[in-house]
Amino acid sequence: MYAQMVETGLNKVQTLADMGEQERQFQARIDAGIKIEAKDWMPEAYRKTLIRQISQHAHSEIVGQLPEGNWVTRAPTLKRKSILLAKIQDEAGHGLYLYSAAETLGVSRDELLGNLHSGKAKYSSIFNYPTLSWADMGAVGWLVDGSAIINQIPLCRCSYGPYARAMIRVCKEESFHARQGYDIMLSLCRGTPAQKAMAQDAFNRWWWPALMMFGPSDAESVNSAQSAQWRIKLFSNDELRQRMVDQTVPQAEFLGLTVPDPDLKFNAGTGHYEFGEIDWSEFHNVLKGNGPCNKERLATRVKAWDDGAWFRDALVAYADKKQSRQAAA
Ligand code: BYC
Repeated sequence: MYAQMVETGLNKVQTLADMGEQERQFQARIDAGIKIEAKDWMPEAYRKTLIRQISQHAHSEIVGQLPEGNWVTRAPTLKRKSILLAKIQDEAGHGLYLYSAAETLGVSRDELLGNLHSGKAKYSSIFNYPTLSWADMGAVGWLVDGSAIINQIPLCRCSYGPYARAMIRVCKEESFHARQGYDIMLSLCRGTPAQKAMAQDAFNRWWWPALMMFGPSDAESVNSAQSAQWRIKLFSNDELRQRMVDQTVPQAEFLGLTVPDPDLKFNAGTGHYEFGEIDWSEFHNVLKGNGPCNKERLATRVKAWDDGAWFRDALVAYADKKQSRQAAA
């Protein structure tokens, strides 16, 4: 992908000739598949890119709890409720591993959260859509966590050690999440006609936003070429999106659901599904803060942070007291 991008001049990356000696050695380590660790020298732009991506990823995990949290009290059975609770709790854990990975790059968690709360930092577009019915818990697990796995499996092999290692456990848990989502869809699709219609409705609403999760097309992606050179990205946005479509369409067929895309067709020559045009204006609108739930999501996170102030203060007071007791002893 990297070679292809340089060739077509989509976005320029530094060639070895443009680099100083230290940077050349850094690139050589990356090209040799050696992981970069927190204390290693790294170009400032590499550090910044990682802080941007890892913190956005962490914010996505935390904000990603909200659409599902909406259904905890209304899950149809005790079993479904406990599974949903466990999944939401896992997402909090993913956020924590990721904030920790970002902190190894010399940025504080308070600063990262400040950027989220002020609206400066991005989080995944997908979490700005509402969860209107129980079937949405199925569609989110199946399509959103399913897409997350496709995007994140390659990240287990990315060049930055702390990020790559955090991703291993995240991917294992995401795989349980995707299965539980598919299991909800399967139950609904084997249920009454009304339940099946509910599953189809959720599928209709989540399909296109799930495809947008992978980011802009390769032609529009501003960060891809440089991230590929640094092996932060091993596959392009479009490659991963295609993988998602190829994997998901047969699963939809098994459920007896119709993919909401009249242009979808299998190309026997390439072995891939061709799909219709994505509405990129919708994606950009969500990124600008104008999606159906952007304001609500941010307000909920800010309120949770403010409501937790007394607890953080108590932790600091306890730590201070303990420290002065130890100093006095
Ligand atoms: N939403 O040049 P590009 C989860 C931004 S968590 C919002 O291709 P890049 C889950 C992009 O940041 C899901 N913004 O960028 C959690 C860039 O803007 P900036 C999150 C998006 O970084 C709980 C601009 O568009 N997963 O799955 O090379 C429950 C141009 O894009 C989006 C991760 O974060 C988007 N969808 O590639 C269930 C994975 N797409 O920053 C599930 C790690 C693009 O220059 N992240 N943008 O202002 C990545 O793999 C990459 O950052 C992306 C974007 C593929 C997302």
